[in-house]
Amino acid sequence: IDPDELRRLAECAKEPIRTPGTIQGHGTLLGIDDATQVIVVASENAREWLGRPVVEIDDADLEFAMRTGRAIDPVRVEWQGVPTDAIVHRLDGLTLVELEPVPPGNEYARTAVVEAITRLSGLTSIEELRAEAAAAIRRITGFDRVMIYHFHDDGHGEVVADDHVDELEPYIGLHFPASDIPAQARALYLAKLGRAIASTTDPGIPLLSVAGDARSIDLSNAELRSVSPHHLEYMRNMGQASTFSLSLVEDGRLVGMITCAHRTERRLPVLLRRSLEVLAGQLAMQFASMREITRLRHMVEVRERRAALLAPLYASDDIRKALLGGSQTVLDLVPADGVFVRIGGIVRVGGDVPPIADVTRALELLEGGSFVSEALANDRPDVASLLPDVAGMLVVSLDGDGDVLVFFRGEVLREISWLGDPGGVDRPDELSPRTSFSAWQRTIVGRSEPWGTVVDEAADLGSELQVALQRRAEAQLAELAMRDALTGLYNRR
Ligand code: BLA
Repeated sequence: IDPDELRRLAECAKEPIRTPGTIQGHGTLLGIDDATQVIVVASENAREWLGRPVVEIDDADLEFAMRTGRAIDPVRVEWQGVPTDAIVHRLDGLTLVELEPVPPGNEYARTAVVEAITRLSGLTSIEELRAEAAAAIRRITGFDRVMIYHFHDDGHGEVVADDHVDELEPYIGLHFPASDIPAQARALYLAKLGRAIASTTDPGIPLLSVAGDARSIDLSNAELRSVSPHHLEYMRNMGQASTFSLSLVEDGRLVGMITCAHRTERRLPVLLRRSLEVLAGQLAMQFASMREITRLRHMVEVRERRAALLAPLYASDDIRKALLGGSQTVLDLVPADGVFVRIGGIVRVGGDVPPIADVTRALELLEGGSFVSEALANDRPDVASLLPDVAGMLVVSLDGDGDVLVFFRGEVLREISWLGDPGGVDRPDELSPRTSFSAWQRTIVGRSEPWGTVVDEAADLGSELQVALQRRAEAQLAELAMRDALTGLYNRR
């Protein structure tokens, strides 16, 4: 990561998005002291609600919700003829009540959510599930665009599904930098699964508090938490007036998000948002189980291949030849361009392998032990200078005596399309969200195909091979001893 990017990240990470001291202007927030039942926090626009006890709103459910501090569903109240949802949660001796006027339409889309869950749960391909889910959510919400992001291990995101109105340009397949959704925002999305941003022109409404600084009130679980000005600018640059995002959580990790975006302002009622959170939970579970099934299938296949490779070794005179010459070779088990096998000081190679002397010297530089790299010139320039055609190298050490398997992979050029330039070329001011959102092509050089799960598979092969070699040596010793004994007997006769 370059220093500018780090500074941007640091700046974004410091932003107090949990405690902005303001809420979004389409609603109202009241904070009631649990001990005294007195309102001690209120958004500036709460005047109309104040001056009367809140229980006068005359709704037993709301009273219950406030008494228990628990309300899974919002409570519907009428205020001056406007249907309003009251959402209640507890925070450090306070009961926070948020009031959201119910937006027209969409109320009964919850039925459509149930239908979508039922239909989507029957799909078995991950690509199909992503595309169908995005389309279903767009039909239900009426937003201009629904995208599914998948977060890669380094935190950067990729748009893996994109359903949108015809006149918008497609974003599918585009990558974006990790800093576009900063770490503390991701932490919030892990705890609260839905995030609605109603307006990119809303400056927010200050909270007033008689119980200390309003900027100490944690709005992490509040529906109305106001939005970072950085992110609002980002959204405006993207042509978005409203968004609604859902978290995809797997094993306690935020593995992706579903974002609905609209070019004009659009809000969804709380109950519909809650139903969509359930849908997102169902999708995350399906994605997880699909990945798990793929992983298990692959594992079984690798085991079968390993057994097929190792079985003939016991009967073979030349174990190195057996590893490279049978119907299964080590390269079937560990996909690579070439392999170098050294057992008992004797070397055999298969596929594309650098000169044996150079590999031997490279192994000396690596000083034994196992090693893996998919960008050798970057990770070990000294080793790379000996092996100029190698980008990926995987060394599996079999014992302390130099028995070793070494796999090589050449460079694979990868084109990655970024949404905006990841390197900051079009972002001269490193703290402001970028303004260019056209696709940038970046070619990745000097890297091999990632090794991924192959690293563990090669290590397993190494340990099983060691066991096989050991047994073979023992069998040979036993055979020798037997032969000696027989010879002894014969000579004595
Ligand atoms: C949040 N950034 C987000 C969110 C998304 C993105 C989806 C969740 C909130 C939402 O639904 O809008 C990013 N939006 C994208 C991307 C696409 C998109 C990648 O439509 C692609 C198509 N962001 C920056 C910089 C900062 C920043 C420089 O680029 C900080 C200085 C901040 N992004 C930022 C913050 C949030 C955020 C603070 C949290 C908003 C919140 O929930 O309060």
